[in-house]
Amino acid sequence: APVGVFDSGVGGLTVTREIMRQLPDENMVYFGDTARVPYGSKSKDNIIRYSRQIIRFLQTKNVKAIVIACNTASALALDVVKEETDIPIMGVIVPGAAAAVRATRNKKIGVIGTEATIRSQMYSKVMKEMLPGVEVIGKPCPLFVPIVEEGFAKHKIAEEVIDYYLASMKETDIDTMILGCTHYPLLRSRIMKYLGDGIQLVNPAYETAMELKKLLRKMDLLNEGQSSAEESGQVCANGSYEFYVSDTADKFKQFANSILPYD
Ligand code: DGN
Repeated sequence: APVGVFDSGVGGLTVTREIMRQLPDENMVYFGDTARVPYGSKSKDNIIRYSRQIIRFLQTKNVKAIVIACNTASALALDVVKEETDIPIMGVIVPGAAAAVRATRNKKIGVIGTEATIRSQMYSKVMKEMLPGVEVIGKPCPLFVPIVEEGFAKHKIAEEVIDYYLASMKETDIDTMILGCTHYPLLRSRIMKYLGDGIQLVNPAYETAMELKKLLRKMDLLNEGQSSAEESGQVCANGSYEFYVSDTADKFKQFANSILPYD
């Protein structure tokens, strides 16, 4: 059975890509809610409603587990939908938060994400439970999403917007920062260059794929063939993949082709 992955749109493909790399023998069904993106500016009630609908759809595809790739939906809907769903369901916040508390030395962590993710303070709540006394500084960076989607990640415009949003973060003494939105890993090298070596960046997409592997192994749901691919260190995608979107697929296809390891 496949793993179900969903997101507000194309961004969750950064999580899909990590799952393909780390679990190349898993099959996947992806749903991108391109008709209703962005979730970052929507209310909690709507994000829960959308998530419920998508979970119901994914369950018609007989998925064995679900990954909420969207940080906003993970922050606002996971706790609610988890109670209602009879298969394992995980988000990106806990894996990202866990990696950040492992990485920090001075207990000062930055988080960037959508308005809704930062407002929810979910990263902060989770990290404070994991590491009492940790100080968390959040900053919404909503323009990063269209910059990445419109293909401006390597353009000068990205540099200016990074400076606009992250100048205040640079002045703090955080030693770790979470890229708390699906799109931000695609700006990683730019952000790293801007903030300098003193700040480690955490990519929740990568951490989530690692956690998914542990979860599937624990539940005895991992697809066979996994170990040979792991041993050879290959980066490949052997699974079968299905992608669904709630609006036209053109832009989605283009974006998918630009970041996934195959056409
Ligand atoms: N996928 C969203 C997130 O990770 O928060 C970003 C896109 C959006 O809905 N604004």
